Amino acid sequence: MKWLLVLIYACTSYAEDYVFPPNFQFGVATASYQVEGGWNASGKGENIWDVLTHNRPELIYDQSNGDIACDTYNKAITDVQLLKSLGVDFYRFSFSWSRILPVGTSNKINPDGIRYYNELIDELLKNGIKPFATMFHWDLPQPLQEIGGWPNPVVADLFVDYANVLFEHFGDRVKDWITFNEPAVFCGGGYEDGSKAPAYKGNGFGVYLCAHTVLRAHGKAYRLYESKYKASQGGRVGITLDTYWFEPSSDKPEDIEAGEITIQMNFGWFAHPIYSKEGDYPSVMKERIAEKSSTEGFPRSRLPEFTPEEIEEIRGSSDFFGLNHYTTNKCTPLPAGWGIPPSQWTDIGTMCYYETNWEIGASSWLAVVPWGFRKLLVWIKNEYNNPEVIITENGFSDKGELNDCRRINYYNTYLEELLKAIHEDGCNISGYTAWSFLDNFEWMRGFTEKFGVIYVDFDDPDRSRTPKMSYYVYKNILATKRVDWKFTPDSFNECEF
Ligand code: GBH
Repeated sequence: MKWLLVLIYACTSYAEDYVFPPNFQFGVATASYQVEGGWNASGKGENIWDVLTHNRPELIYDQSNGDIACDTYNKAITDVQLLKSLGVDFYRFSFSWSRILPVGTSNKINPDGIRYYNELIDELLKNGIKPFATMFHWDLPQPLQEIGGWPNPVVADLFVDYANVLFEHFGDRVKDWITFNEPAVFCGGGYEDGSKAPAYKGNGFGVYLCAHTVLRAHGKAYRLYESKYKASQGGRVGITLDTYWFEPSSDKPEDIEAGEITIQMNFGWFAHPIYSKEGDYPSVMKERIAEKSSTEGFPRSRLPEFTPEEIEEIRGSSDFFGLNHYTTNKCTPLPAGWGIPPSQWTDIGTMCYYETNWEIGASSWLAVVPWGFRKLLVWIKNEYNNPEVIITENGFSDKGELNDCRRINYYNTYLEELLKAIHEDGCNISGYTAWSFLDNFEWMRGFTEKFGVIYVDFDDPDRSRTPKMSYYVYKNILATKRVDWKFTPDSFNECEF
């Protein structure tokens, strides 16, 4: 009996036994508007989140705003000590465009913005932490919104001017760049469903124009770095895309097709132009929107077209694949007569939902489905020829408890799936980033949903920080390069998993 057990054990691979490869990089992430505060400090201009939260507080669940948030504008130096003790290889933060360029255009640079990020970057490097910088995490300067925001093609050029300022001032020390964070979310939220600033409701039109400008801006910023900075600065530039995993609701062909169409039109929308061999939008997306547009009486497709030069400029314009992933949905075709066309939703033509028995976080959209993470990683490997993937966000929301066992369970299970993707599926994954370093301003949900591994007391004028249990568990993962379900940090009670 004993030998049989040994044999079974030897033949079974356990995710617990896998370790992260020696060069695998770990980090934590934040975004400017969600943590900085200092909304009008020393020359900073207004952005679309300042304006939305001030003018339409009723849209924010707790009527809060990011005026002070975690006050990292004043606490960057002390926060670096919390990063250092956590043991991260890098810190992913984002630049506030209007702190650097108060009116959005590069003719006027705010010296205090340059000073603030110089101090943060220097302090990180002094403590052995690499700055991993996002150029745009949703906080567009308000004056650029007043000329139409991302649907205006000119904003692509203004973004490239801004990127040039960043490369010029910070590129001697920042070697890892992300142009955009989750364009599908800020284009969809900003110009289709109204769930993100500037909170317009659209009809399957502005959302595609926004995405088109963003893809052109990304391609141009990448080519600028390639031709003007790469040789001397030696860094790399990529983009961060997000997606759920979309699982077919059954193995019927129409459900399998529904899952595939959903990922192509939410994620392939940006990934295909950049990472596929052919470039351009996925053909299923071009065909569907052209066909719907025509039946709806439009003289041309609502999805804009790239020129051949643009297709070439954008194709291959990324040195890595930044991926944000949190959750999974099941998908089936949209029943006839559902939804009011034209809309992005009826263009996609599927209906996606959560299984009722899935565990849900404090965010109603965040179901814990670790196996979906692995399926997504394998899908990316097969679809885009196994690119180098860096997980730029992954995390779980609760109400802010310090004994955050549900967050620990989330990280452990998702990291185990990531380890299987590396060791069993051969996915080329080189880094992982926990969202988030700090509890912070969760967009329309205000301060009601907490993602941090560090608790922030928003009632304390000093915004005091207290590491949660997950901070120490993550620290242990970084130190040992493995997931250890039994690890319980000193002075915390053991979790029941
Ligand atoms: C990330 O987006 C963001 O990059 C980050 O700033 C944010 O704090 C973090 O997630 C946590 O939310 O309410 O049903 O309309 C993750 C992708 C896309 C997930 C929008 C939530 C809204 C679903 N998000 N989605 S719903």
